Amino acid sequence: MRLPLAVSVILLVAPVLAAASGTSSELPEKHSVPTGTPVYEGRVGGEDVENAVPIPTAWDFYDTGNTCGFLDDYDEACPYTGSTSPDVVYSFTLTSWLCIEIDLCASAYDTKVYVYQDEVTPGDPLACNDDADCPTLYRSRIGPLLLDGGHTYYIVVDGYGNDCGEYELHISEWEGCTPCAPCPPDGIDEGEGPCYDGYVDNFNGGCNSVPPVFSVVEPSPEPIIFCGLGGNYDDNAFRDTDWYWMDLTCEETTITLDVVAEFPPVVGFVDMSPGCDNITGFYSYVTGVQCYSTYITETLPAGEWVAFVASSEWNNWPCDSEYHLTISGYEQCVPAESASWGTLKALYR
Ligand SMILES: [Ca+2]
Ligand SMILES: [Ca+2]
Ligand SMILES: [Ca+2]
Ligand SMILES: [Ca+2]
Repeated sequence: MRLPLAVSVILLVAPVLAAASGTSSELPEKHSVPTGTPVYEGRVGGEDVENAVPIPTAWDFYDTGNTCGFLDDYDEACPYTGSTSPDVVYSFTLTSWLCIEIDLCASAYDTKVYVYQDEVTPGDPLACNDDADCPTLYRSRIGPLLLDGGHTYYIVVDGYGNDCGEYELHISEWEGCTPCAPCPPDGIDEGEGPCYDGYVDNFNGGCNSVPPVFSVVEPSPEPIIFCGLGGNYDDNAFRDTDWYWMDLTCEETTITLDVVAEFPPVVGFVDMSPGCDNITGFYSYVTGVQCYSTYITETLPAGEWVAFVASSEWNNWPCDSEYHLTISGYEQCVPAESASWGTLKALYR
């Protein structure tokens, strides 16, 4: 039996704890527009985020320009910072996900390029590159980069140091995003298979399943890697949820969960000790972007716990989207009695 959307939503409206990623709407201080700014031919990018030049076709876009007449509004460390190069900004909005490559390889100077999602938050670009493996040294390229539907993206063309000049910006759709989360050689298959319209998760849907069912994690001194699938189905009314059960009853344990997924994941901890009828949502969780590591570390009180993985969005993420979850710190727990017994033996040695 499939439970209504609300059951899944409960897990997302739990209190947002410190692990949730933060964003800021702060923009860098604006410079005044100088007089006598050189005018260049063509559709050159805009001066800053508020004047970003819209890109109509993010899957196939080409433009040239010269950054030298512009101001230095932005800089990112990728990994070098401290640049005072002038920069220009483009933007586009996607209705569905898109895998792209952003290529500045043919530019005439030492370029840098940044991508931001929804707002330009200094220090928090979605992607950032200074020197890529281009035919010419010090040129920039980003990709494959999987972008999500329903968001606006900003592309900032910048330079290293104080360099500026002619750039050639080419954005193209790329097949390379899939797979962006291939199963590592030592990964354990989740075993569920892909969801589909009408799907009923009788495999590891946890408290969303009737009766509840879980993937049981075997403790290990090494990090444990599960390779699974997730996505949305039934016109985005549902998502596949994967519940990984851990027995931490013998002691307080610090666990790290790290997910790389082809969908924007939510990964977190659910305290199972009260039982499915009484769980209160996430103990803590974090959401992230697709294709990048999303992780959370928590010191959990002794008890029964679930590591939860699913798409954080109901937004046409394909059911065969891959992810891998790395669980670190879940070692065989040593019951307190063993320690006591050892102490006793020592006493009588
Ligand atoms: Ca700059
Ligand atoms: Ca560069
Ligand atoms: Ca799954
Ligand atoms: Ca599942």
